[in-house]
Amino acid sequence: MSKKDKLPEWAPQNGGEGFACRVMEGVEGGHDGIAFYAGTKSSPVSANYERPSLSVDDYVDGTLRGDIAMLGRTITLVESNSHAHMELAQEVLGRLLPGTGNSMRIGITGVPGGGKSTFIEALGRHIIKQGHKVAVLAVDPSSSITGGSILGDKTRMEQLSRDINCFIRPSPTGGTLGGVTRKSRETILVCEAAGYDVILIETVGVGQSEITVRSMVDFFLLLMVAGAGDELQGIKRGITELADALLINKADGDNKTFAKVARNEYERALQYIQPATKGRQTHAYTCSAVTGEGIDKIWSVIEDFRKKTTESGVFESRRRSQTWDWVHAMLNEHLRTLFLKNPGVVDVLPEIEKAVTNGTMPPTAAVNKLISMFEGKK
Ligand SMILES: Nc1nc2c(ncn2[C@@H]2O[C@H](COP(=O)(O)OP(=O)(O)OP(=O)(O)O)[C@@H](O)[C@H]2O)c(=O)[nH]1
Ligand SMILES: [Mg+2]
Repeated sequence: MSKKDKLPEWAPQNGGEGFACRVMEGVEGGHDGIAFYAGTKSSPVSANYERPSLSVDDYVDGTLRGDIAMLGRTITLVESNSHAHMELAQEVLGRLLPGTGNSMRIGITGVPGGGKSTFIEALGRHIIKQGHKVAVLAVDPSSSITGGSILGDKTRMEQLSRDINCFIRPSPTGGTLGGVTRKSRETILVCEAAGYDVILIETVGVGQSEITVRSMVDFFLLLMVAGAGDELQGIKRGITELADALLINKADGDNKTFAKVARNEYERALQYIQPATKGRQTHAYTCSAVTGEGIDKIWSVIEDFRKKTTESGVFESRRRSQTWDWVHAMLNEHLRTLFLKNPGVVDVLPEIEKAVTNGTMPPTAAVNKLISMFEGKK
């Protein structure tokens, strides 16, 4: 059976009628991500079916209307690596910009299997009950090979993914972390323009991606489990310093007592750690994503955080500096690419690498030589 005949498991198997699944596939398929299988009754699925290309107005109006399918298409447009799409995407983003920013951006990290997805399901449902619209995104640079992990998580977010007020998007396939970062940041903006006022971003608890997610959210939550060896060794101090709250999950059944003990230990340790947000002491809490105990408490902590940081001006100033840092990060990446593609640099790079690694050229001399090649000097 060809790929075009076989619909993904989650795609509507009835030609798109009542297409309500809000877990959107990544850039696979057409550039808009909504490929062959997204037909409707009046426009049935066909191997030859081609979606008409959309104008800037179509993308902007559809997104602002909160149309789920159009939201998915706009995100896929901003995720595209093609030059033509990038120009169109920037025009669309420029038009959407006035409708962005009005949300609480929350990052969630933690050890693999710690319960992040289950927690997002529980928190998301709690928040929606309070009248919010929730977008769930994932940042996982490693999934550029496997194609995104959050789809596999659908079982953990089963009820949430069916909720009309929730939109779930897997990690973009972006190659480099820089690529994933740009796409995720722009996706946040698109979701905000579509009326989602709480953005939950799950990231894997290893490596560089925490720092990246910290740089795009207002509130950063570190989810942990008790009993995973020495409580204070379990997680790197650096990550603890990025967090606005530590949450010990799986505080249920026999584990409840351990979770409380762990919470107290972390609480003591936090006294000695520089808070992630100016003027806010970081605290530790417990919850169970399965029973729901403690979910309301952590949401009230987040709401209080927003209120207080808005009053003090920290909320706004962090957003402003995040945006400017983003410009710098993109510039860095751009310049680096330009540099490494420069023919003069490409010519001498292997011999310079050899000279540095075998100890015949000092690193500073190597850099000076490379820069002069880049500048066209010999
Ligand atoms: N008892 C208990 N089990 C939980 C709780 N939260 C999650 N789990 C279980 O822990 C396992 C992992 O949960 P996930 O939500 O997939 O964890 P994750 O952190 O998203 O995992 P990765 O995305 O793979 O890093 C699942 O079997 C969950 O059912 C909880 O509060 N209590
Ligand atoms: Mg997960």
